Amino acid sequence: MGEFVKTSLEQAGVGLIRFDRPEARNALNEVVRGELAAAFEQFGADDAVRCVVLAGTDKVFAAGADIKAMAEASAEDMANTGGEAAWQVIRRFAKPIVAAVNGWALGGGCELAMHADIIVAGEGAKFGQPEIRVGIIPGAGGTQRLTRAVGKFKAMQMLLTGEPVSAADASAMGLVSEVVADDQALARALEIASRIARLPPIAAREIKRLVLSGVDKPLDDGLIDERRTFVSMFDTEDQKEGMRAFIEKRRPDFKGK
Ligand code: DAK
Repeated sequence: MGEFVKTSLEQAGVGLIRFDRPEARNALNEVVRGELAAAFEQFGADDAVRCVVLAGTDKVFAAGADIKAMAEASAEDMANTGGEAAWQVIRRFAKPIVAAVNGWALGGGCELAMHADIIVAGEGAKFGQPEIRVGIIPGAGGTQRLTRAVGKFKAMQMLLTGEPVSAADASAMGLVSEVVADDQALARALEIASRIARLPPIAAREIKRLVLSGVDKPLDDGLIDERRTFVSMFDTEDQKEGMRAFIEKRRPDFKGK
């Protein structure tokens, strides 16, 4: 449990990571980034955790990197922050991540949400990449992931103007998976995560890997990888359990083997 990032085990198989720095709108300073990476490392190593929910506080997901901490930094300072390492931990996290977004998801906050595999937004959520307004550009994948998620023209508008978009607009452009009432975002994210946690974790991990790696591959290469992985599922106990449970008309009990 960190100073600004809280972790807890929720329903069976679900780990919850929450920012708790509302006085600074959950801005991602070095401590927050370090604690965030540690939380993901902890849940990544814990076999009891099959899916992670990432959430902010009631009114804000995260307002991005800490502007006060980097206002006077030089390019060399920024190159040596080690900030990249924390992002890598989340980027490489093999288990599914569901983000619950209430309020602002700006800059690094929006980029963090885009590291999730499923995004549940409260209807009052706002997503934006306002870096240009403070004289910089996105530094954690905003120019790349946003474009892949919503296409060139919506991405360019958000990136070049810095204007945020509403949850409804984000949903229409494919930036979120689902929009719910504000007070339901976390509950819905936990519900989705617990459903995933009851499913076979090897299959979940492979689906995540294939989807993420497939985005950057020629279709034929992605299909070959999918085919090979599909076949390997038949070496798992969970495949036998899933198919036998279907035939025997009972609930499967997936062990992750
Ligand atoms: N950093 C530092 N402090 C922040 C902050 C931020 N990003 N956002 C808010 N705060 C602080 C405010 O300064 C204020 O502090 P006090 O005045 O009380 O001391 C307090 O939080 C409350 O803020 P507001 O009074 O502004 O609160 P409102 O509710 O009125 O407005 C807001 C909320 C989120 C709309 C607004 O605070 C805002 O626009 N914040 C800035 C959003 C922003 O520009 N974000 C982009 C930051 S640049 C990297 C990877 C990624 C990045 C960098 C490096 N590497 C891999 C190296 C990412 C860069 C960014 O995200």
